[in-house]
Amino acid sequence: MTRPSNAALIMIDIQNDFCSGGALAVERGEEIVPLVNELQNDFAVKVLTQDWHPSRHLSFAQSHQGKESYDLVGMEYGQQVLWPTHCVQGTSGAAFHEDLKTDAADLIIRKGFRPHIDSYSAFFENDHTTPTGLAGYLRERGVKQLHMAGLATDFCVKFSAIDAVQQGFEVVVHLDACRAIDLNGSLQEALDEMAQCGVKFFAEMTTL
Ligand code: VGL
Ligand code: ZN
Repeated sequence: MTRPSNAALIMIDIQNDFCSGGALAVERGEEIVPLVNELQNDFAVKVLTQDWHPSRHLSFAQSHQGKESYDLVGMEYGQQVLWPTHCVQGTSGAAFHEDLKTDAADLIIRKGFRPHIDSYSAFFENDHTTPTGLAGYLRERGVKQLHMAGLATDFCVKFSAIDAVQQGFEVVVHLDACRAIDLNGSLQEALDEMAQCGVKFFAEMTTL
């Protein structure tokens, strides 16, 4: 199905560290790759995002003495989950999954590169004020509708989708082309929050 020229596909963090064997593996993360490759054929505008952290990023448990992965800490901008070290700039973990088609993408937007602030959303850092520039790029290209796929449903996809709605875009999350971390029920919470914000879903939950 070819989509209208004002629709863009946003492919979120389909990187080795979020796939099986990766540092922050999302269960069955790599399963989405063939579907995402297929989806690309339908869209005139294609954007990849890439989680891209410096080696001692403040979102890493390793950067906090006495803390472990998945502990919560207070940051200047609010609560932050501490993650295993992942997607370090230039490492193979930060590279896109080798089967993901990347040549046809118009833009690769990197996020999480500021040492003291995490960035789940493709639009804003976790302080919800520092923009990545993606909204401006999409507006200048006349994009109105965003279709999202990628990893992880309950973190980067969720925050990207909600920010996008708030930025005035119509948003469809392709659940069959997403996989979740699901930390303490975070997947269901994310689905509820996205629905409440006006995010639309493609594919039923039951197909996951
Ligand atoms: C992500 C946790 C930390 C994601 C990125 O892509 O969902 N999650 N960094
Ligand atoms: Zn990250």
